[in-house]
Formats: sequence, structure tokens, C-alpha cells
Amino acid sequence: MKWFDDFFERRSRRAAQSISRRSAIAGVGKLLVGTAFLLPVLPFDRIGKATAAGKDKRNDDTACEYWRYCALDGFLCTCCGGSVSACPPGTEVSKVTWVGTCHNPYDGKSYLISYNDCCGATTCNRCGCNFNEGERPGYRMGVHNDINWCMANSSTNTYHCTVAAVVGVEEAKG
Ligand code: ABN
Repeated sequence: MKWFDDFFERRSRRAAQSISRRSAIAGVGKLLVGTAFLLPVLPFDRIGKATAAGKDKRNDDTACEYWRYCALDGFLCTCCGGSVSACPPGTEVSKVTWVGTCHNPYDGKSYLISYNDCCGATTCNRCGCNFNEGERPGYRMGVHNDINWCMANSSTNTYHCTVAAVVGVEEAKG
């Protein structure tokens, strides 16, 4: 490897003779400033961000951010074979429930939403969500959402998933 060492020694000596320390520092400075100006205009891939921004999850009933789920704690029935207001086949709707109020961003009104659990099949375990608008601690059971509402069903009290049915709308202020 002597030839390798000799080669680089010669190149280094030649560079040291022809390039002053000041011009070397100026070169490094130019490189840094150039990079700072050039980097922001390089074509970064922003497609992922655009796609996420393009889809409004507040209007997607399979997403936790769907407007009706503002006080839902559980697994979405829309991901478990049911719909936003109907239990999946083979399960039955809970006889008791927790009711929350959610704002619909598309018409500006507030709606009363009934969060019924669907009972009679093992826990779905898909699309687990936990939003707690207006929810209160467990010692106020009627306004607490972290409860298995299937407990009141006589045939089965195994929790599967939760639906969010609209049961009322705010009245226009007169
Ligand atoms: N209401 C949904 C749920 C079910 C079981 C346990 C906690 C929350």
C-alpha cells in the first residue's frame, strides 16, 4: 500500500502549496451557504402529506376522527362487519347505552349520539377509538363511556363493538 500513501502524500502537498488556508475556509463557507439555499427547493416527495390532507377523516365512519365518534370509547362496528348505526350480523344491540353530544362540522349543528355496544361475539379488536367529549368519571355512570353496556343484556354480555346512532338534533335558537 506504499504507492497509495505516496500518491495521497503528493496530492496533499501539492494542494497545500496551491490552496491557501483562507481560500479553503472560504470554499467551505460557500458550500454551506449554497446548501442552505438549495435544500428547501429540492423536489421532496410530499405526496403522502397531500393524500392525508386530501381526505377529511371527520367524514369517514371507519376513522376514529369521524364527527359522530367524539365520545366513543371502544371498537368501531364499521370495521367489524356492521355499520355506523347497525350491529354486525350475529350480535345484538345493548339495551342500555351512553349518550354524548357531537358537533357536525358539515352543517354546524350539534347532535345527540347514542353509543350502543353490540353484544354476543368476542371483542372485535379492530379500529379501537377513545374520544371523551363531555364524558365524566366512572362514579357518574350515566355519563361515563368506559363501560361494557352489554352487561344489561340477558342472553349475552360479551362486548364486540360500538355503534354511534343519531337520536336527536339541537333545536334552532329562536
Ligand atoms: N362501551 C365500550 C366498552 C366496552 C367494554 C369495556 C369498555 C368500554
